[in-house]
Amino acid sequence: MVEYLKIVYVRGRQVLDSRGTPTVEATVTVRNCIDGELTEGRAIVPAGSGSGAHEAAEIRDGGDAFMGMGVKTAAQNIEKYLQEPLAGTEVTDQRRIDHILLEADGTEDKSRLGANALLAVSLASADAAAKALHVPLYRYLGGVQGQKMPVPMMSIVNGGAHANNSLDVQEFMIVPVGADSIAQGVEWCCEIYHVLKKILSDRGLSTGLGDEGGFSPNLSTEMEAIDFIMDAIQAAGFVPGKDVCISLDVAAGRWKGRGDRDYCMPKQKRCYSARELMQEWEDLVSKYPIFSLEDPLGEDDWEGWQELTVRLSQKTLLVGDALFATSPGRLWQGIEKGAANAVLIQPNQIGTLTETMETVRLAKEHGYRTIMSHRSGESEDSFIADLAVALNTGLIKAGAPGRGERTAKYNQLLRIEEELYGESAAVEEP
Ligand code: 2PG
Ligand code: MG
Repeated sequence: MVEYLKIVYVRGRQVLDSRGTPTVEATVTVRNCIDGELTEGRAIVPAGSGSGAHEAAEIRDGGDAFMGMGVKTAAQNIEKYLQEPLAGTEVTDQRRIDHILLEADGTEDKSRLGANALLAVSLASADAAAKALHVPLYRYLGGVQGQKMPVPMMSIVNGGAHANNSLDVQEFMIVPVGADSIAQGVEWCCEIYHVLKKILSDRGLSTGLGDEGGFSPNLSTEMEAIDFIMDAIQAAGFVPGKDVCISLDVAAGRWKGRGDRDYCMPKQKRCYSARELMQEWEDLVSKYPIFSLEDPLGEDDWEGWQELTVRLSQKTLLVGDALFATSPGRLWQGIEKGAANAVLIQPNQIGTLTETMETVRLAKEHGYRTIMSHRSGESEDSFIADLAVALNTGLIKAGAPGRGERTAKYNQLLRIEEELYGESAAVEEP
C-alpha cells in the first residue's frame, strides 16, 4: 500500500462530557509525506450511565470521585503507551492502527490502557485521515457507498438512570417513519417535542430535562408517558403509526429481580417474572405503534430473548444494546440463538472503529437492523452522525433536540444531507 499520510503524534487530554464528568479526548497529527503538511484529527469519547456487564473496560472515575485520576490516567496512557507504536503508521490503514491499539493494550477487555483511551485514538485517526485527504468524514469512512441518511429516533421523555423522576423505562422515543428526509424527520420531531412541552406544562408537570434532553416529569406509570406522547403526536398534526411511531429503551438490565421475580422496577418497585414481563411487552405492542423495544429483558437472559424474539419479531424491532454491547462475539451468539432482530451500535462499548464496523457488517449479513447511538454522557463531537451515513445504519438515536450535544449530531446530519442530496433528500424506508 502506498504510504503517504504518516502519524507523527498522538496526544490525550481530559475534557468534559455533558454531565460535567471528565472524559478522554485524543488528537492524532499526521504528516503528508509529499508536501510535509501537518494535519490534526480529534475525537472525544462519550460515557454511558454505568457500563453494562459486557462492555469493554474504560478507565474512569467512579462514584463521587468525578475529578479523580481515572480519566487522567487513560488520557496519559495515550502518550505513554500509544505514541511510540503508532508513530510512522499510515493513518488511512485503520485496521492496522486498531490492531496496534489492541496489541499495545494486550488484554481481552481493554482494561490495561482503557477502552476510552483506545477509542479516542481510533476515531481521531479516522478524523485526521479525512481532514488530510480533504474529504468529509462520512465519505472517508463510507466511500461512495455510504450515502443513506438515517431515520432519527429522538428520546423525548427520559426516565430510568437518565432522570431522577418516577419513570423506570429509560427512554421514550419518537421515530418519524413517514418523513422522507432527515430534515423533515428532525422538523417533525421538534414540533412534537414542543407540543409535548406545552401539554406537560398545562398539566402542571415538570418540563425539566433529563440527561438526553427529554422531559422528565413524575408520572404514575410508563403508560401515562406513552399516552402523553401519543397526544403530542396527534396534536402536532401527525398520524401515530403512519407518520410517527414510538420506541422504548427499557434498559431492563437495571431492573434487578428479587426472589422468584426476575425483574423489579427500581423506582416504582413493581416486580415481574420474565414471563409476565414478556406479556407486558406483547400487550404494549398490540396497543401502541411500537417501532422498537430496546433491552426489554436483561443482558444475560438469553432464554427470555429467544422466546420474545419468536413472539414479537414480526411486529417490532427487538434491539440488543447491553445484550450485544456492540461486540461481534456477543452478536454472533445472538445470531446463533435467534435472539433479537436489531443491534444498537455504540463504539465506546467495544473500543475500536474496526470492531464497531465488524459488528455492523455482521448484523447486516444476518438480517439484523442497525441503530447508531450516542451515550447519555455526550459531547459536541458528532462522529457518530458521519459514521451512521458511512455505514448505512438506517437509524440513529441521539436524544432530544433540547441540548447542544444532541443537536450536534442532528445538525451534522442536516449538513450531510444537504451536501449529498440538496433539495431532493431521501431517507431509507424503515
Ligand atoms: C442506552 C444509552 C444511550 P447509556 O442505554 O441506549 O441512550 O444509555 O449511555 O446511559 O448507557
Ligand atoms: Mg440502551
